[in-house]
Amino acid sequence: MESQPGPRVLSGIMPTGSLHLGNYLGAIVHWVDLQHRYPSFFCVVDLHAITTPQKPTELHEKTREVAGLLLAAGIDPSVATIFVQSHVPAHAELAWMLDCIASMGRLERMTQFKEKAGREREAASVGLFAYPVLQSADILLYSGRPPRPVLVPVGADQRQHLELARDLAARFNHRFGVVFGEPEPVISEAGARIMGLQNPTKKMSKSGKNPYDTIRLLDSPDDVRRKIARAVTGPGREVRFDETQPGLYNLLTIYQLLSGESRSDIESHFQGKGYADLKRELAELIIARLRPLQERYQEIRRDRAALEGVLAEGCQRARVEADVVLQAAKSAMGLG
Ligand code: AQP
Repeated sequence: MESQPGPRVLSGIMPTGSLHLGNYLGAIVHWVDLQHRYPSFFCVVDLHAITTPQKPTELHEKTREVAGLLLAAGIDPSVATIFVQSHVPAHAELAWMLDCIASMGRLERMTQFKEKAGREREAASVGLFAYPVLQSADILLYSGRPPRPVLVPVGADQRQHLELARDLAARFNHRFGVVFGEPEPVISEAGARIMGLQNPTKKMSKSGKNPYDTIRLLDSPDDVRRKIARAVTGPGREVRFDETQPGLYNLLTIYQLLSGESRSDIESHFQGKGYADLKRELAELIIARLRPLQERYQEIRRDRAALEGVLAEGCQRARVEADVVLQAAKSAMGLG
């Protein structure tokens, strides 16, 4: 892998809850595509998960669930490296080094911290505050030697964190000599922000409180039908990509991404039909996409040893990559 020129790909996903259609359409489908074009590293970011309280046994189980779902969705461990973040100590070590060059003022402006800490700012963990720096370390460790750009396929919510990673890389390289390649966000136009079904002004999220807001990748067909039937659409009757109706717009975006059809074809298809028709067809589209994924997932989870084997091998490969870059960063900084 070291001899391959050109950019690499790195992205991660938190084992904080059940993966949903937003994670899938905003991130995972792009990972599946990119893995065939670039050396790719995908991690289950359990160190990010513990920035908010987690039950240890649930965290362990969710980590396997997320890894299993990534494999079921098409991440191929013979092509890409899939691993658990905490199994590769270089992530935490580089994060500390970057913590020491990141400024408090910059981190205080991070919107995700403000949203997640909310009114409990004083009680929020230091980890939650410093989370974007750990994310920068996750990315920069895979820029390779000599350093290459790292493509980071993420949803639009991560744009600000990616800017920080770019700035930290530039700051480090300027101060200590060039060690890191440049992170480049890969954010698709459609699907970068799948919204909640009940509250379409907020993104669909694992940690949302309302189960009807989110389609989980492991939802049963009946759950999918129920949730889509209840989804907020707004006033009016016409099925059109109308951004002033965020609920309807969101449903149509999901339809577009799953069907692969153009917006005008979709609007023509629904001409003369109503929201109920859209919801019925969309639910069946989602069910048809999730069914093979769920079947593969059940197979993967039946063979626990095989899943652990995939993660152990991914860990070995990731350690080799990350350690080379970590050592370069340490010696540039005068450590070690
Ligand atoms: N609603 C979304 N639309 C598009 N992309 C999304 N992503 C998350 N939600 C949406 C993308 O999924 C990847 C993994 O996200 P994550 O699990 O690491 O963290 P997150 O962004 O904080 O996701 P959640 O679901 O909102 O988790 P909680 O509720 O635990 O914070 C990322 O690329 C993200 O952009």
